[in-house]
Amino acid sequence: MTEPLRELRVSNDAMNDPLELRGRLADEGYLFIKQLQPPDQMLALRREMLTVMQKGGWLIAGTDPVDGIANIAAQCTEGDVAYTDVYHEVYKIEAFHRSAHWPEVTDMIAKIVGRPIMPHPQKIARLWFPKYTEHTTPIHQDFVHFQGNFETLTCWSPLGDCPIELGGLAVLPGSHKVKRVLDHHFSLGAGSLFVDVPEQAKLNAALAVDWHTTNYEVGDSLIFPALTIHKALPNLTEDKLRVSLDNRYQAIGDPIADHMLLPHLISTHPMTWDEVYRDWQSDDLKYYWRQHANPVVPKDTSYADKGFAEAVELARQGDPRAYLAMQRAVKRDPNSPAGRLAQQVLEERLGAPDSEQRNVV
Ligand SMILES: O=C(O)CCC(=O)C(=O)O
Ligand SMILES: [Fe+2]
Repeated sequence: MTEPLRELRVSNDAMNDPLELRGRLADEGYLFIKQLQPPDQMLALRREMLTVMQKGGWLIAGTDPVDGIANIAAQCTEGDVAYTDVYHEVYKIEAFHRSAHWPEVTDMIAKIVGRPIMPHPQKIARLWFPKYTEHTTPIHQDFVHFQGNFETLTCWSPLGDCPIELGGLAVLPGSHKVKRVLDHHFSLGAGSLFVDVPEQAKLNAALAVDWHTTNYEVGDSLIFPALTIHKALPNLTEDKLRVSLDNRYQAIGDPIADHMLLPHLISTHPMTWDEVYRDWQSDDLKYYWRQHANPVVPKDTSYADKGFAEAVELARQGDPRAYLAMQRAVKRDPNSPAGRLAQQVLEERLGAPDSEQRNVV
């Protein structure tokens, strides 16, 4: 089913008017600024990151890395061991971390927030293979993943042009007005949790199911708070990797969840900041957040735990996507409680007379 997609409202006209920016954010739950980030710096970073991905085997050898021509045989995604192997090499790039501190972004966020702000230490890149659409980032609110406080802002920006078929971000305008964390369920895709929007629309008369996106150009940035409902569109290209940045910003002094002080995707692939910093040329961004007094709150794992429990139940019923999630959990860490439970579920299914799922991967 293809659903209609409407154009994001461009807010460049309000860039120097903090009150208007805040008004639009309060009303629509997002701000879209074209070419907020310098395209030449974005493209230089794109080249640097894709060069590392090419070394990791993700791009066709001999092609220009900046073209992002994916090696389909290397397909993998967040949650896969193979993904983190290459992702963590990309994660060590100093310019990648620095990009979240470019004044074009931090000045804009500070203007919107109206208080001194800080980028979260945990920076994130999304590296999305083509023809792998079941792993598209599902419909969600960022709070379930990043937590801390509802005012935390995400800034999503493709590293290169991102036409609709490459799978950029789409938002539901006004959806932050639900003012709470909605029920999230098991899903494949980044974060592994999704909101059933039609179900929620029955409960919240104000929730309009009206997706907005655009053909993003390099430098374009989408800014939204932690309760705005959003999703990625599938990467429908033949052979292009989608590369994007999503970074988070908060007012200094507001609470931050402890895991946001750590590198991304370390639960099964440990990596310290010292390892990230090993080849950096300058010191100014190393542990920069320690100078700010933000109350640190523990991560609430109940959202992820509930999603995993649902996956276990669905896998027991033979759901192929949940079965895949079990196989991944075993590969990630067979000795963890989740890995052991997943292994047990897989064995139960193998023993089930009606099992059709044993060859899913
Ligand atoms: O880029 C993606 O696929 C997911 C990004 C996202 O959900 C975010 O930036 O919060
Ligand atoms: Fe998100």
